[in-house]
Amino acid sequence: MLLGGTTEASQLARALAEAEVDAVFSYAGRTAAPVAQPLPTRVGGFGGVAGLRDWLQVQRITQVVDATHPFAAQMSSNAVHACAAAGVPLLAFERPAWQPQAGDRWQCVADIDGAVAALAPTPARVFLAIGRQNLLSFAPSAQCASHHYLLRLVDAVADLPLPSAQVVIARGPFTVEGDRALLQQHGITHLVAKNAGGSGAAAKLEAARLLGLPVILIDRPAVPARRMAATVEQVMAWLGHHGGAAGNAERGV
Ligand code: 3Y8
Ligand code: NAP
Repeated sequence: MLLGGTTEASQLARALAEAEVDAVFSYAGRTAAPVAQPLPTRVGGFGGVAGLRDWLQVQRITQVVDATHPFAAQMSSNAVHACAAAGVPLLAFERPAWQPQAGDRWQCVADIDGAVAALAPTPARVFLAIGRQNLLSFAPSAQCASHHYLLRLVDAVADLPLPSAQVVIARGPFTVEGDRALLQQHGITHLVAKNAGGSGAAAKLEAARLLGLPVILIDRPAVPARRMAATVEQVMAWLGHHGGAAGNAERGV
């Protein structure tokens, strides 16, 4: 079973389909119309650790690959505990964190609250590229009421908790040219982003570097230790060792 929801998960799904591995792709159901996958797909939570453990046993899953986003910490933690309880091998497929390069003006903070605190009280035009789930943390406090926010969301939302905000609806992957134009068009003075890593959302950081804009970058939350892979090839090799990719496993991934 492949826990998905990232560019890398989609790349792995294509490799699994091409290798005719018996696999199932899993989305949380966070977005209205997630990208279709070349594998049988299930959508929605499992019901915590116990729900996932039971599901793995009923579905006779022989391996789990966690290719969720580094900020999907609850899912990753649940996968560690459920796989241990079910005796199912687990591998995390995670892209490395972004590293600063020459010209970057990054301020790294530990979490969302650290990002709110890092925004100076002087009025700013902020590209808040963290999605929808954490917007409430930026809701009007004394200092942030003076900021104007540009939000990029996957789906439109009815009532935004921010007094001065403009929304762009887009799913990504994004391009440097597109993000640079977006930042210039909206007169952005600051970026706030999660250290997602990977290629799908790195464009905004490169655009910020080209424009000399400061970036408040939120570090990844901690997840329990688990076996890791950084490439599709490493995942396929691991599956092969466990029989999954050879197609001779009872159930597969
Ligand atoms: C539902 C699947 C692909 C996958 C695209 C990647 C790239 C764009 C980085 C910005 C940052 C953000 C957000 C983002 C990234 C990729 C990748 C990645 C950031 C989809 C997807 C699902 C989600 C969930 C969604 C969250 C939101 C976060 C937008 C599909 C498109 C901001 C995270 O409305 C909501 O509730 C949205 C929720 C979790 C963060 C948040 O807290 O709001 N992703 N993103 C997955 C599911 O249901 O299981 O809809 O097709 C996947 C992608 N998101 O097709 O190439 O890194 O792989 N997604 C962040 O990193 O800050 C966008 O705009 O620059
Ligand atoms: P999360 O907070 O770690 O997980 C919350 C709950 O959502 C989980 O306990 C689980 O519910 C369910 N869930 C999460 N991912 C799932 C999946 N792939 N399949 C089935 N259920 C899942 O997760 P999140 O941060 O909201 O992320 C949700 C999805 O969006 C994931 O697929 C992730 O890869 C993708 N995504 C997230 C971000 C981000 O910034 N967080 C960015 C890009 C993509 P139960 O406990 O009921 O099993």
